[in-house]
Amino acid sequence: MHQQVVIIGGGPSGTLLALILARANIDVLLLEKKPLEYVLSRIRAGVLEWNTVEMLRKNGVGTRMDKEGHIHEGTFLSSSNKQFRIDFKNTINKQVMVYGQTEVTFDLYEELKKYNVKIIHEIDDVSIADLTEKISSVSFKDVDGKFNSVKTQFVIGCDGFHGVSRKYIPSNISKTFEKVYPFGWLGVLSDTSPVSRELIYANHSRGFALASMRNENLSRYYIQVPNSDKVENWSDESFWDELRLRLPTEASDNIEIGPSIEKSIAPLRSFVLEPMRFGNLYLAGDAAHIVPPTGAKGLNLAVSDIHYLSEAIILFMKNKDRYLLDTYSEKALLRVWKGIRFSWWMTTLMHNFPNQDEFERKIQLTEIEYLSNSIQAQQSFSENYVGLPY
Ligand code: FAS
Ligand code: PHB
Repeated sequence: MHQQVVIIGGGPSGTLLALILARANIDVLLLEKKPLEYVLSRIRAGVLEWNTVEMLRKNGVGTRMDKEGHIHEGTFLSSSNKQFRIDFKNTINKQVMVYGQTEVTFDLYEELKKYNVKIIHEIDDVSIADLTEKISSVSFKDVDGKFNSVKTQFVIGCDGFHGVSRKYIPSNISKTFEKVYPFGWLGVLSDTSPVSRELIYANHSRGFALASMRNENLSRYYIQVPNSDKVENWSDESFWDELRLRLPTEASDNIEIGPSIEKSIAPLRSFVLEPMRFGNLYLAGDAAHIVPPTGAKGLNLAVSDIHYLSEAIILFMKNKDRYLLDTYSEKALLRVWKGIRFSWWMTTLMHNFPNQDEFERKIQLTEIEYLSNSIQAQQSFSENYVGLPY
């Protein structure tokens, strides 16, 4: 087989890139390790930056989002049970969309059906060769165990943090930056009405908590737990009790509780691999960088990578101009690092660190208090949370 572009990974990065390239009449092969049902069942991000909203609308996947998504013009933060609101609209005249990544991924796969993108699920043993030649090759085993090899001009690694493509950036030219946080997030999805019309990020002496939602009948809650914790240590009842202790009083007094329909623990880390390109291999999304979910940046940074990369590939295919390809990694990383910084800052501000001393705790509470009273600080928070320009 020969394809102009081979994308490894059929999550949001890979499917959005496949869609944009297919709409530009570029032929794409998309290789995904997991069955479609598995990919579509993942519960992940919940908040879309406005850039992401516009990217989805521009590429024909905004209809259901605009119908079922919820525009949020602000968010609540709380410290020791007292909450305050940061108004995105009043500070920077922008907003975000609350619409689950699960739905975004479903919409992308649905839209891809309209194009002749070849999507192969349940592949394994992916390997990549000849990245510095004019034509590279990607080989893989299909679900029947048959060996396949594809010649291609572009290999795009959209295979997430646990994928294989990152290892093809030679270690003598690559550098990784990593910070593993001493806690994770225990997340619960429940068929209950959300406790608040907007998200609540809560800093509490017992640990961080987040009240989010998917729609008016589906709530998403998180509490900070030690890295050593296990999901089986948490009954629904113990989760709700702990969440109520950490959320501000006006929320915990009114929360609707119910059985969890999903419960899982996600570890928190900041990670960046530089560069995001080697020869004909380009990385995008979680394959190249990971953020703690505190700043709701993970999915949105994947989308900005795809914005830059799709523009670069389309320009090259049109008139053999390599400029955007050759500057992709540098340009994408500039925005990625700003997302890494904001996610690190918000995680440090809102969580309890096991070895935090009294001085550090006072600084944390003072910074939250300063944020609650400074319009300039709230403007800075808002422009980062809503999403910096591409
Ligand atoms: P993804 O990991 O989504 O997709 C990679 C795809 O590649 C997967 O489908 C995988 O099966 C496939 N793959 C892997 N190896 C392969 C191989 N060898 N061959 C072929 N395919 C392969 N972000 C937020 O903003 N907010 C959140 O609350 C949030 N919660 C998260 C919870 C969890 C448990 C995780 C893991 C991430 C969370 N994220 C969150 C971040 C997440 O949303 C990512 O940023 C987003 O999924 C990035 O999309 P992709 O880059 O497509 O990577
Ligand atoms: C979510 O709804 O899953 C969510 C929202 C905001 C975050 C992280 C997760 O910062």
